[in-house]
Amino acid sequence: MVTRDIYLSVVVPAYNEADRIESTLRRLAEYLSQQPYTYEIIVAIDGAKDATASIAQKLTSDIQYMRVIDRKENKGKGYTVREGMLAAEGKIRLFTDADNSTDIKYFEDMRPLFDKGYEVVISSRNPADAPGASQEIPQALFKRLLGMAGNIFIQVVAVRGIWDTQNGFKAFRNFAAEKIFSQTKIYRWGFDIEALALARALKYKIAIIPIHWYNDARSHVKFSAYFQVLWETVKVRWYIAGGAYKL
Ligand SMILES: Nc1nc2c(ncn2[C@@H]2O[C@H](COP(=O)(O)OP(=O)(O)O)[C@@H](O)[C@H]2O)c(=O)[nH]1
Ligand SMILES: [Mg+2]
Repeated sequence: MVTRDIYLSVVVPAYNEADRIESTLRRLAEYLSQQPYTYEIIVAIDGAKDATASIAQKLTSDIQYMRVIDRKENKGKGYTVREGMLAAEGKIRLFTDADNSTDIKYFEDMRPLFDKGYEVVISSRNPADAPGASQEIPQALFKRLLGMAGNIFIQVVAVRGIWDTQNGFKAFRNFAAEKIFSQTKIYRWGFDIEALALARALKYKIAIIPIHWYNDARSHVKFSAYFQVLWETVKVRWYIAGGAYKL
């Protein structure tokens, strides 16, 4: 079998996304098929109880270079992204949400940063990270709280200097993706913080691009997730201090 040299892998974690997954995958395919580079799309199903898996599976006959990892048990976004990032074969590996909140066109702004030698390029909705960043519709109050008080806490405890650690559109060089995601231990919402803290500890250079974000109000994230993320942030600090990762 001739293996294809893949430049970009796009990993889409999906849990009960039957309403939104088809348009997101079609948009990815429409955009990527017009680019000058090779790509693959990996849909990582997180034990969805609705028709997400069958919808994605069916679309593989329409959409080229797409495959589905159909795990039946729900384990969390962190676990799911990890699975996708490790199954991916691209030189650059991007994860993006199934609701298409951050459009794939923003990858074009990430590309030159990888060429400049950054190993990790993330996106931010906060102008404190990157001038020009913005949000279309304000998020729910608890999320704005997480954005402010929570973020200061996250910065003090785990990742200094990044105001938006949570946006679901982050890309990694293949070796960085492997080094980071082969060791992540946080399987739910705090995984972004763990991935960034690990990137820092591994001395990877992190760039941040500004995005304009369209909030899809239909969210899976419950209020309890706010506290869970803060607790997981403490765990990340604890793991790093205790030498739990190979650096
Ligand atoms: N809720 C939830 N979402 C998950 C899970 N695993 C993966 N995801 C995916 O994580 C992404 C973010 O979810 P979303 O509801 O858009 O979160 P929000 O935009 O931060 O409110 C989507 O692609 C979900 O399908 C899980 O266990 N629960
Ligand atoms: Mg969302």
